[in-house]
Formats: sequence, structure tokens, C-alpha cells
Amino acid sequence: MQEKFKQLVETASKIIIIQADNPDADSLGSALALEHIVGDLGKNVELYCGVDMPGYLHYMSGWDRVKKDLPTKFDASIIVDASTTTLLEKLDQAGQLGWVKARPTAVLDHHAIVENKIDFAEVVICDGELSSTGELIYNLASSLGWAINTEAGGHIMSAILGDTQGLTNDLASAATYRAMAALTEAGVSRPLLEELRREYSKMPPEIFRYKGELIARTDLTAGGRIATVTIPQTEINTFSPLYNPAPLIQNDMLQTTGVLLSIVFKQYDDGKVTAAIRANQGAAVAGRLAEKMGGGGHAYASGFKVTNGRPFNEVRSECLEFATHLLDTLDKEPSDETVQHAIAS
Ligand SMILES: [Mn+2]
Repeated sequence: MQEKFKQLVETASKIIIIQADNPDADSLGSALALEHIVGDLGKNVELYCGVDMPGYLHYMSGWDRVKKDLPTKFDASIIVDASTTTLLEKLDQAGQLGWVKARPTAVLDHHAIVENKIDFAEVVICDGELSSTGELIYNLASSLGWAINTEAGGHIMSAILGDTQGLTNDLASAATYRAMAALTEAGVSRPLLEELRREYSKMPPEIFRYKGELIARTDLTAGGRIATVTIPQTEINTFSPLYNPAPLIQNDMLQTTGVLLSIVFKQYDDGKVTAAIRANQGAAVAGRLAEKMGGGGHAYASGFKVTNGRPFNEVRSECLEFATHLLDTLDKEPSDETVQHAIAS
């Protein structure tokens, strides 16, 4: 597969790097790293993602080169950090998925179990053992002898740190640390990346106040094991452009004694309901819960979206019922595998 990937890149002169509709530090870091690595091979590279890059990722220089329009002319594409067509909805809706299918496509990913696999790619390099697509790109470039300049190295480091939550979760293996060490030796500064990341994830004062409101409104249910809060359309309108409400509060929910799961619901006026689910260590059920509700994700981070007009209260109580059942049977069932479907934002 590695040789095939090399061939695909060498044969093309213009390459599009595609991120799925749920960009994160790993997908953006991977896209930007590849832009440098493949660009240094003399290729013309453009970056595509169907949705805007969220503000908290703007610390990565080059994020603004990611475009929401697919160029009309290109020779090949590389899809990073996703193996499912479910997450290429925007491309499909724009009628442009066909353009991608008509040309050689490579997939670089690390999600172990995937539904609705991308079946049109000639090259799929997917290693479920790796922490991140960033780590996969590091390995790939190293073994192909492709240079990783300091900027590419910084993006790879950001990608790894994103998916491993700063090397703190169990996705970080000994090999991940070795890659981090090699990148450090090559001149990438983690403290500098950290400083930038913190600067860009600061909240405006009105968001700081709003966080207090969300905390006050948080429900602790199922004997204090599940923390939930609901964000109505008016608050989505007022606060979402400034800061995504779910990450604003979910870490604090999980840092509350007894809480195993945190669920942030968003209730839209058009009837749509989304949920962002996060789980603590020892309660690896986020993926299964989301799956039951028609979504997907990882054992500790997942989400779902309901668009069939079911009343909000019905969706919420069904979700809490499933969640409670999963927590009640924690010891009796195998833990989640990594599953990737559409993850609600
Ligand atoms: Mn990833």
C-alpha cells in the first residue's frame, strides 16, 4: 500500500487534501503537514473541507488555506482522518463527490472499525493501532524518505497532541512518544505550540459568564453518574459563533465526583437535536450510546444527530435510558471499539 501511495503522489501534479465534515486538530494537522511534505516533492497542493475550521484550531498556521470549494481541476486526492463516506456529506450535497471518485484517491486514517467505508479509494492506509493520522503520516513520510520540515513537524505534533489529549489518553503508545521525541529533536517546540493553542482557545468575558449559567443548569441524573445540559436555539445563535458551548463545559462535568458521562444536547427550532457525549475512564460507552441513537464516535467521545422531527423530550429520555442501562451493565459487556460514523458537532 505504501508503494501505491507513493505512486499516486508521484504521478499527480495537483493534489487535493480532503478533511471530513468533523475537522479537529488531527485532521487539520494532518492536512497541513501533508501540504508541506507533498509540496516539498514539487506538487501543487490544495486543502478542502466542507465546513469552516472551528476557531479553536486557528492556532495552526495555514488553517485559512483550507477552502470550502473543491477546485475543478486536480489529479488525485488524499482523504485524511476519515474512512467513512458518511462524513463526506457536504461534498456529496455539492455534487462534487463524483469529481473525487473519478480520480485516484488515497485514504490515510486510524479508525479501527468503520461503517459506510469509502469504497472508491485505490489506496487505503488505515492503522487502528496508531494514536492519530498525524502519527501515521509521520511514519509514512519517514519510511518513504520524504522530508518533514519543521512546519510539517509542528503540524504533526499538534495532530498527535489533539487525538491523545496532550499524550494523556491511552491512544498514546511508546511509538507515539518516540515520534514526539524525534520531532522535538528536529526542532519542533511543544511549549510554543501549547502557548499558541491556549491563546486561541481563550474565551471572551461573556462566554465566561455563560459558562456559569450552563453549570447552574446542569442536571445530574442516574444517581449522579450522568451530567446533562440542554442548549436551546436562542443560545446557539448568541454564543455558538463565539465559542462552542459543549467543550466549554464538558470537561468540568467529567471532573465532578461520581460523573461518568456528560451529554450536551442542542435543541434547534427546526426540530433537529444533536448531542455531544463524553465519557470518563472506566465508562467507555460513549461510542455504543451514540450508535444506539443513530450516531457514532469513539469509546470516550461521540455524538449523534436526530433530524426526523422526534420531539426533544422523547429523544432526551431515550438517550438517558440507554445511557443508564449501559452504565448499569458496565462490567458485563466488552468495552467499545472505535467506531466512526457521523459525529454531531
Ligand atoms: Mn484522528
